Amino acid sequence: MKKIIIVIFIISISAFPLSSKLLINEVVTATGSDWVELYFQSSKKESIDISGLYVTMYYGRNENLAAEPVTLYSYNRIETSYDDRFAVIHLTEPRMEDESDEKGDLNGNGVLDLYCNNYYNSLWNSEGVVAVDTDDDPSNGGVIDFVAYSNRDGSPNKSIESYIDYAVSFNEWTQCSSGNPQNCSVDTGDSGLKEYMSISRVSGNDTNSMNDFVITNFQTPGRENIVNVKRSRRRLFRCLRNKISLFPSKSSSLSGRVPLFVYESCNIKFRIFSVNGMKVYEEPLYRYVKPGYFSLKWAPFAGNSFRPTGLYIGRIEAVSRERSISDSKSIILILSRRK
Ligand SMILES: [Ca+2]
Ligand SMILES: [Ca+2]
Ligand SMILES: [Ca+2]
Ligand SMILES: [Ca+2]
Repeated sequence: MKKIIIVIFIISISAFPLSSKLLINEVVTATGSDWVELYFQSSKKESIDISGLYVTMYYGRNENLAAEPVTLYSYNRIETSYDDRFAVIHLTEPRMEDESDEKGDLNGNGVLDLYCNNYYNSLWNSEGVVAVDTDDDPSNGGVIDFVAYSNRDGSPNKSIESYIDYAVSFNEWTQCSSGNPQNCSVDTGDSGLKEYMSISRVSGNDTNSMNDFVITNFQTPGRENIVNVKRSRRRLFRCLRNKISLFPSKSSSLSGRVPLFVYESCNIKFRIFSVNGMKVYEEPLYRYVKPGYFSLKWAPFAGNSFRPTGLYIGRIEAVSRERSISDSKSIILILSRRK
């Protein structure tokens, strides 16, 4: 009887995978500098050092993520300015410095960025794979997560096909009953992704198949994916905050951020007026802003642009020439010397 109970116990452990998992959460393949977003998912509070791992398409030479420890957490910690659950791996920017645990958010963009000197042409926009692996070898296991994508042109690349076969053999991807692995890869459309698109995981799903992912028009590096957006057809953007208070601070760059969500590519003008209608500030035109999260900047306490405290009106105007529509919104900005 005791033996049976032990056997049942072992079976039930192996039937339920460990609750924590490092996942490939988002992939872009059509930019000048392709990137992959990792996400550490766990039902309990824990952390993982990812610096020794590879984010790789296996093709060509690829390197591990960082020389110094880089820790992801299963929760967002308040002591960091970025969301600790995510890291963004820039695959072909070797000259940039990794934002390791010691260095922090060096470029101040609110995202944990790592930079690799990987195969210079990654990621192909026609078809490919992305793996998180303990090394750069597809044949020896160690795969932590995997995704395959394809334009489904009917003639799979032999190298890519072999990487998929290995991932299938390690149960990290699904065997394709049709015999053509393209039919079980995330479908990126005839001409692949557009520059502003991404392959995005839907919530924390991981069934090791194309069903875990969708193609979206919104890139969200270092943040939750956006896979479904409700909006009216004539809106170009949305203000994420309608009232923003700004305080001078020695620790910050003295600038305020006005966060937006942009629905489709457009030009954006940002001007600031006093309450009696005088223009006090104007940003140069932001041209061809990509869909997704975007921040306007204002540095009211810096240098010559120092402004008296009080209430100001921020006016945001967006134009899409392609669709011949414009959109605008006003927000309230409160400047104060004291918190
Ligand atoms: Ca950063
Ligand atoms: Ca391996
Ligand atoms: Ca997986
Ligand atoms: Ca994301």
